[in-house]
Amino acid sequence: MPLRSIVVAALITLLASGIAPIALAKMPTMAGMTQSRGVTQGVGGQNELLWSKARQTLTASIHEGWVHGRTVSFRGRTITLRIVANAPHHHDMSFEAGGLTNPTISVDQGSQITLTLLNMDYGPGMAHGIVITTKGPPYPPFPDISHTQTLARIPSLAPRSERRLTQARYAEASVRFRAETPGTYYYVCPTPGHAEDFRMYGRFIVRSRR
Ligand SMILES: [Cu+2]
Repeated sequence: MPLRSIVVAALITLLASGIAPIALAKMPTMAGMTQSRGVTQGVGGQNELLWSKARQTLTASIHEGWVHGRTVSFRGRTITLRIVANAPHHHDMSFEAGGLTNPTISVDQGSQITLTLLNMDYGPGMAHGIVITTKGPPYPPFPDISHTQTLARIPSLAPRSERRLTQARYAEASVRFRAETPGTYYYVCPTPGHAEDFRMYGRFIVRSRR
């Protein structure tokens, strides 16, 4: 790991509690939470999942969509898109969908999309979020992508609570948006250093209906 990455990782560790919208260890005591079948629903639509539910999201993310080459395509007016940060057996610091690492994701213009992000990563600084933006790479160490055209945003989610997959609790959040304007966008991790140093991003294509 290059020195700059180590410094960034250390900074992230210091900032982690501030970056992550939820702190898993504190979640059971948060007000307004409900528990059902392995999912603890938090305020702001962020959920804490047991392994049984996290595994369902992981499996769905692998099998949904049509994989061709390095692209996962989704068809239809209503799309459920599940992206996993750091799925097991993939590169560190990456997104997975369709069983691919940082694939190009393609949707139809006008489609209503429910995007879910599940963070399966573990360790200090391993908070991951997602922003779909017109701003392409290269990205600066602290990506300021809030001023560019943003289709959707899920703030960085805390890493899983335990090293063991089956024992851990996982942070997951969803956002709904409509893909109105055709073109090339990028889904990017907003956690400092992740896009720049680890290329934690991929292309997001909105196909024209014509
Ligand atoms: Cu990240």
